[in-house]
Amino acid sequence: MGDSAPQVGVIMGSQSDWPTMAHAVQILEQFGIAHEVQIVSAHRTPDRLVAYAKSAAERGLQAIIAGAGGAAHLPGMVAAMTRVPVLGVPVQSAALSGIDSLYSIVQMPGGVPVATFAIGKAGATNAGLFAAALLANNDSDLAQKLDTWRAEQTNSVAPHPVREG
Ligand code: RP5
Repeated sequence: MGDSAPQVGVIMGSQSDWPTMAHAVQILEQFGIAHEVQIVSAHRTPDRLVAYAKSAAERGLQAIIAGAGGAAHLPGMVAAMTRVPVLGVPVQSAALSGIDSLYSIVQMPGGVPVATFAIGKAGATNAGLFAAALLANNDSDLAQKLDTWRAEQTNSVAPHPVREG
């Protein structure tokens, strides 16, 4: 997470969200982006949520990646209280496989945007990459790293499948 002031906040509703949200954090670490990681629950720690959201802009956060599952109100409630862009990650829930999380996060009323990503690992990974892309608009070193990462990903795709079995 480093000593410099965090540029990106990663928050999640519960410890149980960590295995998913770790994929966003891994991307931020890979790109050397200063970040912070906290548990902030819309339902269990509402005062913590208010304090976090209301201080986000003045603390210099440029994006907030918020992951939650089930009745996933965290990203929307944070977005209601800050102009800092909120990237919502629907965590795969046990009961409804994350469809509940997705619908809770994506169906925001007009005027309170949350950028919503895919359910689970892919969504968390892409939220990390999206935050990197946002920051890269004003950071040429980071832009170069992102271009290199994307080129390596492209080069890693084999032209033909390995025929197994
Ligand atoms: C949400 O409820 C959390 O984001 C989590 O995905 C879900 C279940 O939380 P736990 O009961 O595992 O703490 O608030």
